[in-house]
Amino acid sequence: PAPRTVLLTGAAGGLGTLMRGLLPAYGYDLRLFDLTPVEGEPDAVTADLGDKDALREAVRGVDAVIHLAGISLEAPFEKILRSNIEGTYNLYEAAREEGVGRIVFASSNHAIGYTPRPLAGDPLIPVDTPRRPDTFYGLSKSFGEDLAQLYWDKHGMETVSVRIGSCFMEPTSVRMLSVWMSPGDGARLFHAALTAEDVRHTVVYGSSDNTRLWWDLTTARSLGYDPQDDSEQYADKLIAEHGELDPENPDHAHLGGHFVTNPPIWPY
Ligand code: NAI
Ligand code: 15L
Repeated sequence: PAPRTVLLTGAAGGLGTLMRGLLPAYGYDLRLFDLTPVEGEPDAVTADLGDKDALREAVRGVDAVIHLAGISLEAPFEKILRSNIEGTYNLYEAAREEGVGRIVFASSNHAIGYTPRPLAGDPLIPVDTPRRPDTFYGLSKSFGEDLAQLYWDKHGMETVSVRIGSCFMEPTSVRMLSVWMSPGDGARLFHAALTAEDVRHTVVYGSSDNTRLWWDLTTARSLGYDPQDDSEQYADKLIAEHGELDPENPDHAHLGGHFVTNPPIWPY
């Protein structure tokens, strides 16, 4: 049966807030979890991913988890270790102990951030491209994907690892014309990842059907994802403002953009 009760970790964050707004229309009953209280949601669980008891209670009885909680930018290794590496392990262990069969993991393009971005005429980047994290943050997403594979192979727990590009209301840079995922497409993709059959551990890219796409959405589409948006409507304005990407500029030469040279540091 299709999952109905879904735990959304990271529910207070940017993406969590967008998904809290959009996913209930697909019929999900969301349970919310975050270190930060979720505004207007008194039933949300306010706890750290380090709190194993709270996690175990939060996953009890859910059909699936969308795991967004964690540090979402570069940070000192110790902080990444605690929230993203140990935190994701704690979540998987709690899910295993409670018999939750499916996790949708918010991976990131920064797990492969050092991959040269394709230039005109180059093939799109496939999902099985070697991982090349661009930060400790990207390294933690690479770990999460390996953890997901281990829990499939050893415990039969399924994961869709979504290497999200940039999911915000609108693209705000020329790079985002290639990697943007509209919130609506984000919800479509999470819904597909929750409902597709026999996903085992599947890695997909998370973006809209952008004209300037850098990576291959075939695997995402194989889950039933049918993106409806394209960032191209924002191209003229963004290019007039910032100019085209310069392949000689290291910030523009890789999938990870400026994370390879000058990553934005968490917290701001
Ligand atoms: P965000 O930083 O706005 O939200 C993350 C949330 O996780 C925050 O509400 C924070 O309180 C919570 N959190 C952090 N550490 C925690 C801990 N130890 N225990 C419990 N909660 C904790 O980030 P955003 O943009 O909403 O991203 C959500 C997820 O998606 C993150 O895992 C991020 O790495 C991933 N992602 C997001 C992208 C985007 O475009 N928004 C792109 C690629 C990946
Ligand atoms: C990410 O992984 C970050 O969480 C998000 O804030 C954006 O910076 C995004 O990648 C991106 O690459 O634009």
